[in-house]
Amino acid sequence: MISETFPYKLYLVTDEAACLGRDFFWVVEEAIKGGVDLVQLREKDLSEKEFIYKAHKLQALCQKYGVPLIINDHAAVALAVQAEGLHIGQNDAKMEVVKEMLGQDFPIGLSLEREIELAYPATDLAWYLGVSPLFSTPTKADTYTEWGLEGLEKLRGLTPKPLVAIGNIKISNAHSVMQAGADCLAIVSGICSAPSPGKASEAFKKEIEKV
Ligand code: TZP
Ligand code: MG
Repeated sequence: MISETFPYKLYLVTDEAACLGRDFFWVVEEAIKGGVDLVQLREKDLSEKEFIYKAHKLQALCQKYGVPLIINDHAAVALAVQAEGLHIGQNDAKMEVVKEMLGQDFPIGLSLEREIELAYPATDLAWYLGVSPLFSTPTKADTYTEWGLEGLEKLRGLTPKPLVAIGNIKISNAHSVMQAGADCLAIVSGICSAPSPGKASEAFKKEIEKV
């Protein structure tokens, strides 16, 4: 089960394309063994049927290791596989609607792209805020301007919500992102495309624990 406080430090966000042809579930399992403590299924190129199939299989894998699974965008899938949480962006389903569907207590993570969004009612209802993108990244093209370390530091002073930084976070800059006030690092290519997803996860964890 999800923890009320936010003890998660290393968050794997999936992208099958970033796995470079290797088995998706192998990549995720290695990452979990390496220290990932939250997993988000985020796949933009799958049909609904394929996404649901993958979600079920991934939930079984996550449960084997006791790692919570978060579903990106698809509230109905989160419900179907009994995921521990849902992640939505500013342009996805509305917070009020997904809360209605999943229950008021269901954990919903929300991407924050601009400071003004802090004042939106949905932000208050979010379980954590995705600082998106921290740095611009080739993995996601349709992003707003990057927050940068200064933006993250500023946000840290403006909200007590857990801050999950995402966007071009590598082992080499992980420590500085934590120091700027992130509670958790969300990673796609830094883990999925690494020669060893397990070793990369271990290395991220080490940088995180340095703080
Ligand atoms: N949201 C903001 S940036 C991003 C998402 C899903 C992609 C991050 O990918 P990477 O490879 O860790 O830069
Ligand atoms: Mg989205």
